[in-house]
Amino acid sequence: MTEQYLDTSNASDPPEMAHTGPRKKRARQMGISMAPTPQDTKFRDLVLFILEKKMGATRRAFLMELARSKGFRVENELSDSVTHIVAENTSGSDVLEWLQVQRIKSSAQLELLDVSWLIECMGAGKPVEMTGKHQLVTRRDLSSNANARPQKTPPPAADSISQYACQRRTSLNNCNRIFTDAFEILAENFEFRENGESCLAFMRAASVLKSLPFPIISMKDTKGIPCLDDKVKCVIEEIIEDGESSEVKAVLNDERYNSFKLFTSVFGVGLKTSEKWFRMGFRTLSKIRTDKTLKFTRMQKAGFLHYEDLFSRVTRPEADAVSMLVQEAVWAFLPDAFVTVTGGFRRGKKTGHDVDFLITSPGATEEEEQRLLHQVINLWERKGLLLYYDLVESTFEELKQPSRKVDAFDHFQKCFLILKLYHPTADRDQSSLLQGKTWKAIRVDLVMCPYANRAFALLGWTGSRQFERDLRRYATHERKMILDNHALYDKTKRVFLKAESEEEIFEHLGLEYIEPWERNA
Ligand code: 8GT
Ligand code: MN
Repeated sequence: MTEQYLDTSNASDPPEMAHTGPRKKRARQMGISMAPTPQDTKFRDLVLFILEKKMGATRRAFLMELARSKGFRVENELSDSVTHIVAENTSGSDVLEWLQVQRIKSSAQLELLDVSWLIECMGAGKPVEMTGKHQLVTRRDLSSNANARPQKTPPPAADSISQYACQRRTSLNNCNRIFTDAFEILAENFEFRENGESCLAFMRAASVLKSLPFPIISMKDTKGIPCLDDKVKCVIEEIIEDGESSEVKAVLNDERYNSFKLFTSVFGVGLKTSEKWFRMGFRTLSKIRTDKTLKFTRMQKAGFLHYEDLFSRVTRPEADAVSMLVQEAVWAFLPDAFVTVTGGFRRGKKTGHDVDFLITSPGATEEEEQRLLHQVINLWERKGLLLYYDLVESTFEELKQPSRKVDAFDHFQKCFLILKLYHPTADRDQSSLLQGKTWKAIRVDLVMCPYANRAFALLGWTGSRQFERDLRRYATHERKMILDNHALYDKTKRVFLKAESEEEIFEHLGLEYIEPWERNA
C-alpha cells in the first residue's frame, strides 16, 4: 500500500515530488509506518472503508495508509464486515444511493461518516466520539433506508415568513419564476443606474418569493409576505393581470440597460468601464474590441480573448473535472488539505459563471499555507493550463474586529483564474473535427484559509449573496454580533465565538440550520 501511493509520482507531478517529495516527508512526520501487518491493528471493533468517490484515489490511499499506521483496520474493498464508511464532500443520501447501486444493504449498525471524523481520529491517535456533525445519516434514516433528503419542517404560513433570507429555506424549485425574473431585471437596471435602494428592494422581493412553497396567483396570496413594497406589488399585480410587466418590457428595450448588460458580460468589466464606453457612444463589443484608442486591463484582455467560453456557462461535469484538477494540484503539495467546492455548485446549481473552491489544511504551517497557491499556479503554468491569474495575498490580521459592511469581501489569500480545461478524450475527436478546439476556458476562484477560520469561510463563500447579506444583517440587528467570512464576534460578551462547522455558527446565531441547497435566496 505504502509503495503504491508513493509511486504515484508520474509525469504530471512536479519534479520535487519524485520520491523525496513533500508528500513522503509529510507522511513520515505523521508517523506512517511501512505496510502495517494485521497484528498492528489496535482497534478491532472498527472496520473502516474509505469511499473514493469525490475524494480521489491519491487522497484515499493516503488516508488509508495513515489510518492503518494508527492501528485502524481499513479494508480495500467494501464488504459486510465493514462497520464505518468514511466519505468526503458527499451527502448521506449520496452514499446511501451509492450503496444501493453496489447492492450493499445498509444496516442500522453501519456508520456513514464525514472525513472530518477520521481526521480527528488521526489527530487523537484513537477513535473519537461520533457526533451529529460527523454523521452523514442518522441511525434512524439508515435502518429505514430512507434514501430521500431529511424531512423538512412544514412550510410556514405567509405571516410567519421571515424578512431574513437566513431564516427561510430556498431551494432551486422556484415556483414564482415569472415574478422573480422580472424583479431581477428591474434590480439589475437599478444597479446599472446606481440606484442602490431600489435595486435592493427588488432583490429582496425576488429572494422572498423564491422561498415560497406555492405560486402566487392572486394579490391575496401576497398578504403577510415581507419585503414586498408598493412598487413591487404594482409589478406583481400587472403580471397577474397581463402576464407581463410594462416596466420590465421598457427595460428590456432600453439602450443603456442592454449596453451595460453586454459590456459587463466581459470578464473584468464593471459599472465604471461600462459607463465610460456607453458615454463614448459604444454599443457593440466588436467595436470596442477593435478600437485603437481604448486601453484594456490585463483582466479585460483575457475577458475578450476567451469571451465565448466564459460567456457560456460552466456545467456540472465541467465543474467536476475542474475539481479533479484542483485536488490533484493541491494534494501534490499539501496532501492533508481539504478542497471544497463552494459558491453556486455547492448550493446544487446545475451551471455557474465560475467554479469556487475553498482550500484549508489542518497540518500546514503558515509558510506552507502561504506558499500553496503559488505552487499550484506554478504547476499549472508548467503544464500550460493557465490562461490568466491574479493572486491576491492575504491581508488577514488576527485581532481585527469582523467587518460591519454586509457586502465586504474577506482578507484571505485568493486567486482568480482562467483555466484551460481539456474536453474528455471521448469528445475530443468530435470537437476537434467540428471546431479544432480541444479545450474550454473556465473561470475558477481559489480561496486559501487558515484551518481555524474554515467554517466561517465556507459559510461566506457558499452564498447566495442575498443569503450572506441577510446572515450578516441578522447577526447585527437581532443578535448584536458581527459576522464575516473569518469570524463571529459577540459585541455584548466582547468575545469571538469559535466554530468548527457551519452548524455551530447557526447555533451561535440562534438560527435553525439551513442546508447549502436551501440557501438559494
Ligand atoms: P455563479 O453561479 O454565478 O458563480 O454564482 P455564485 O457561485 O453564487 O456566485 P459567486 O460570484 O461565484 O460567489 C460565490 C460566493 O462567494 C458569493 O456568495 C459571494 O458573496 C462570496 N464571496 C465572498 N468574497 C467574494 C469575492 O471576493 N468575490 C466574489 N466573486 N465572491 C465572493 O465571500
Ligand atoms: Mn461561483
